[in-house]
Amino acid sequence: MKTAFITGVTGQDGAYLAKLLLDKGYDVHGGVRRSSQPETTRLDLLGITNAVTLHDFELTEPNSISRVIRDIPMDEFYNLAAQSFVGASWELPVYTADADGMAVVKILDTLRTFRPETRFYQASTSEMFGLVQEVPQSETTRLYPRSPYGVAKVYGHYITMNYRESFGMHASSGILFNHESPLRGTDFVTRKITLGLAKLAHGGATPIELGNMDAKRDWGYAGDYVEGMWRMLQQDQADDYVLATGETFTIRQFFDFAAEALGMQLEWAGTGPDEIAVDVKSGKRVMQVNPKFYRPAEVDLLIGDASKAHRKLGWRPTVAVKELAAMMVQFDYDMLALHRSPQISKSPDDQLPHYIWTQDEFASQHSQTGSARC
Ligand code: NAP
Ligand code: F7E
Repeated sequence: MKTAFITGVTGQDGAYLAKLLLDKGYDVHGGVRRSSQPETTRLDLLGITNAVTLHDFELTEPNSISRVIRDIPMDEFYNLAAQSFVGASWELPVYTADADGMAVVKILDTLRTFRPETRFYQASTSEMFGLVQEVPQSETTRLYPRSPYGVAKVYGHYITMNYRESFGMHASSGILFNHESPLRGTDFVTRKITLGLAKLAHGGATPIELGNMDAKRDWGYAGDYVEGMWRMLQQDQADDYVLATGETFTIRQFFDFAAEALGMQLEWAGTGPDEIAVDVKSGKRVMQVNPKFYRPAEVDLLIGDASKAHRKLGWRPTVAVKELAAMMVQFDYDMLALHRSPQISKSPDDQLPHYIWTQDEFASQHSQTGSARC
């Protein structure tokens, strides 16, 4: 039985990866950062909380890194923890540099000292391409990050390459384009859209406020992408790989796909800060732009070339963006229906309470609708 350690096991990718590795028979350990209340919602939803051994873990605390690496005999180390929200990285640039950049070299150097044979995965990102220097972007495209997040990730990426080349470590980077799921954090634009639309479909009246509607992203399904991470660490030689679908869509198009899945029919009007969308069936305004969601510097276009991963890993994405939008909005719609407490019914626009589904609730909902692929 192999042993894996996952930092960020409570995040979207961490939860899916833990499930994948457990299904493959791994002994899975995960790092959880200290909070006043342990946060395991995603692991709960996948029904794996008790199957994963959780350890206190803080990216910015070198002793925390040393302890887990020294104490757990591990074959594979997946570094998924990060301050992952690009928008917040302008507010938290120093913390983001520590967590997403400096922590990577601390992990690599500790592995070099205590467990040089452990295979290492670094969660690199298409945000490193930023102001793109070629279309589509591949492993050889020149990097030009546009946010403190992107800059910190570039450091993590290059130091991973450097430890591979300097010390012969099995250290790989996955340059992953945006990947989403029903477990996506609610700040990210896809989930913000699907949750907002689900509330509107349940009787809400507050339009979803968004920023730049013209940005284009290459969106895939997170469940597919964690499979790619695992495949990278099964190769004889460590290397860097792009994972992407090769298709790109605007935020507006994603919004349309999700609305369509709920039976809405949208009419768009205005441009820039005056843009709005109305559902012609209900007459409700469902979207308006709020410039407060514009970013100081934008990544306008991302589209990935994953041909190396196709060729060397045999990896392919299985979910197209329309299906992804439908999967996510259906999940949010069903989840709200299941938790339609009197309080939510009266005020469907309220911020959702901190909902926690039990595995039984989730499984029963899943089998009823057959729609939520979690
Ligand atoms: P996510 O849902 O935001 O999860 C991030 C995880 O990191 C959470 O478990 C979080 O813990 C943990 N974390 C944050 N700060 C930490 C700290 N200081 N110490 C310890 N743990 C900390 O992100 P994701 O979407 O799963 O992404 C996984 C990784 O892939 C990230 O490194 C991200 O930057 C990268 N990435 C993501 C995408 C994408 O489209 N999803 C694309 C390319 C790269 P809490 O649960 O306590 O918040
Ligand atoms: O923004 C635009 C926004 O926050 C996508 C992370 O997983 O993927 C993610 O980063 C686009 C941007 O994702 C809103 O300006 C418009 O152009 O969903 P996002 P992201 O910045 O692409 C990469 C690959 C990662 O590595 C990151 O960790 O959508 N947008 N209006 C908006 N974005 C948000 N969040 N909220 C809006 O209201």
